[in-house]
Amino acid sequence: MPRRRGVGLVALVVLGLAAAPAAAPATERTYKLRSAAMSFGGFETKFPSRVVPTPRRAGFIVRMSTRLVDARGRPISIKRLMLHHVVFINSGPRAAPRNNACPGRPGEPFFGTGEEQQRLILPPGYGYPVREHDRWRAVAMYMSHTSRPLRAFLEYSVTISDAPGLVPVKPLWLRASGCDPLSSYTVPGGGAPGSADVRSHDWTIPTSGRIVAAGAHLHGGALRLAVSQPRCDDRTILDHRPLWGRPDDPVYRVRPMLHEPGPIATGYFLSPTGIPVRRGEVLRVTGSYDAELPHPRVMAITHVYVAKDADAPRGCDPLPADGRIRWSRTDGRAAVAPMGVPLTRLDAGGDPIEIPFAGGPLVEGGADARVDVERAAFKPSNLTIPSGGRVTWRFRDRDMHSVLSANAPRAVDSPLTRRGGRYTQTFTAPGTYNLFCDLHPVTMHQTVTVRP
Ligand SMILES: [Cu+2]
Repeated sequence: MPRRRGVGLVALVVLGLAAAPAAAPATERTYKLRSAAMSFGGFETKFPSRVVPTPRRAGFIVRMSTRLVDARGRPISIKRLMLHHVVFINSGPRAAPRNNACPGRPGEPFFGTGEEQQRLILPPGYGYPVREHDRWRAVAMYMSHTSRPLRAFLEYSVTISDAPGLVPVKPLWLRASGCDPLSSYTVPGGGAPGSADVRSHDWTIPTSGRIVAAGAHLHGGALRLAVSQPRCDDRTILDHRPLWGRPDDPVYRVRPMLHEPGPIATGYFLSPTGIPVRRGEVLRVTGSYDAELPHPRVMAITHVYVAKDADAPRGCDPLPADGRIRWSRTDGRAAVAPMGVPLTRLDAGGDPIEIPFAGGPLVEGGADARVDVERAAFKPSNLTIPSGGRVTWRFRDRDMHSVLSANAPRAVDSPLTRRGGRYTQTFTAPGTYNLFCDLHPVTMHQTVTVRP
């Protein structure tokens, strides 16, 4: 036995020498951290932005992942609670570090995920630098899928390395919709079958280096998210594709649905060599969505990790041969038919049931209709207007509400609005618009019928 153990040790040492010296595992430590407890009422939606614990250790993050757990640390299924998205933002030890992408926005987003269950992964030898007294915030959206109250924690696993020689990466959050205060945008619908809604934004890259990793966040209806390089004939350097759940995947079964089911995975780019970019050059980020159906409040965001390298080549040499796309899951479909989402209310037993339209007496609204959003209800809830008419929603509650299309010929997509706010939309496409508030999806419904 001792002899065999000796052989094993020798083999381990040899393997250790063969690995990159910068990634010696003895210098790594993994921290499992948690947010404060979060309480959810039945079918409650929350958008918290909270300070969360950090490892309180200086070094480099080399891996990170997150999930929802209960008080005993057991994972919570999306059948009970869904993490629509979360972004971890580093505000630094005192003042916020200079934001990399959108000027004036505090903090540096460095890890994000959602239904696609992405992890922060970097090739060996690279890391995201953190300091002992950094402050982190987690900006997230959660939705309870159960009638029972629920307590949950956002658990995240952070692996920190202090191996010498690690190359720091700069995370850049680049959106196809630019620096708008809302990270989402609206695909209105009404395009020809098979046509695409294409949005691009040109981002100026703040640092010279090499893109060694890149993830992507997309919503239902997405076709792809691409990054191209205008100075090199606008060649595509990153091409993130969505992977969709199989028809029996829980993302299609949860009720209520707040939005069209998103991808279960998105392609994650990794390259130890990296794609060279120069400080001051422009990268074009392009999001493509199905244009036939409306897709309210979609996102097209790439999370690019640039390894700092002042000597990154200026030319347009071929892209590195070691670029790979990594999938967190592969058990899915490459394409799905775009879809709306059903309106959902609760039956007498408290279980969610789908409804074809909102109830209430039909009210003729005329060409300039008014709706009061009051006491957590749309008044009137069932409205008809002529084609070309407009509707103004007047928000009268202290609590925030929204008006958002569930299934409709065109998108309706108001911001979350408090008392005193208004939202107006003109309806030119006839049809039935089933609308809801995404903060109160099982109680606040409205149907607007637009006559031909
Ligand atoms: Cu509401």
